[in-house]
Amino acid sequence: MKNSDLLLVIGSRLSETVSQGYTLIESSSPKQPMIHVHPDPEELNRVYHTELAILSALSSFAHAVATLQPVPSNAWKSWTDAARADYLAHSTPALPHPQHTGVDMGSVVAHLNEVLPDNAVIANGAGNYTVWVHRFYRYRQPATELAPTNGAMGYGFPASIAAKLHDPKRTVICFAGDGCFMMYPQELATAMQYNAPIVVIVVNNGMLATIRMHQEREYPGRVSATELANPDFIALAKSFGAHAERVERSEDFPAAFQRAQKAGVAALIELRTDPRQITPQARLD
Ligand SMILES: Cc1ncc(C[n+]2csc(CCOP(=O)(O)OP(=O)(O)O)c2C)c(N)n1
Ligand SMILES: [Mg+2]
Repeated sequence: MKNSDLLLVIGSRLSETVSQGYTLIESSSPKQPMIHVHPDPEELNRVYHTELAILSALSSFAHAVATLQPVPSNAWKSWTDAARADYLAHSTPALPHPQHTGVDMGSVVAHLNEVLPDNAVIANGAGNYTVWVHRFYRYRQPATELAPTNGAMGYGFPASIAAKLHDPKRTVICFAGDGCFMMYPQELATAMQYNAPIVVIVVNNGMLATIRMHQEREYPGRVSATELANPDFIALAKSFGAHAERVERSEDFPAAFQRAQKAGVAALIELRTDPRQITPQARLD
């Protein structure tokens, strides 16, 4: 993006994460001209001054653009092919780190890529566990992601129940961190009472990893209030009448997921992950 001479931004808000903390593109005036296509007028010219702001639904914009003839160019082709290869390498999970213990989130998401139908809904809250989901899961249709734009923990599980009740035929999966899930465990009662057979995958690393990451970066060695004393998630979920399983090794996830999907009631899968694996590419040690 830094090397481009024109930015055609289709549907993105270019928020903090996508813009790498507003470093990829200069705000408020990008150094290259920007054309911004977005369906929400509030987003246009809000953070970046654009050369051209296009208020449009993405499908109609895509249909309009499809009628244009691209100008053939070898330089353009090799540049975009390389960018595409970069994207594929970045969004395909690598084998687990040699020091990795417990369940590897990359292999969990890779498995879901294979077994979930195209219209499955994936919900999440906030936390570093979402990095694996958003980086490695291939969303294949519109309206398949339920996530908080404002980064609120505690969003995913209630959202997943609502999605299932709204559209009972669709598969609905929620990813929640242990910190995230502890904001709303009582919603298991709602899922049971209203018969919402979702699968909630609790990524248990025993901490608020996002905050720990900031602590390690800004004040190395000064860990404060980011460790969690969790309940027994399996006993907790079973007390509501839900199906519940703990998974401690990546290779056990596919069978556990299949059982959870067949349970016919709300199901919780607790993944024991390596607390030192703070992101897909960074370890605390
Ligand atoms: C309601 C709310 N409170 C606090 C935060 C700040 N916050 C962002 S991520 C995070 C930790 C999340 O922990 P967990 O769910 O266990 O996920 P992990 O980072 O460990 O994968 C916190 C406290 C937030 N985003 N939302
Ligand atoms: Mg956690």
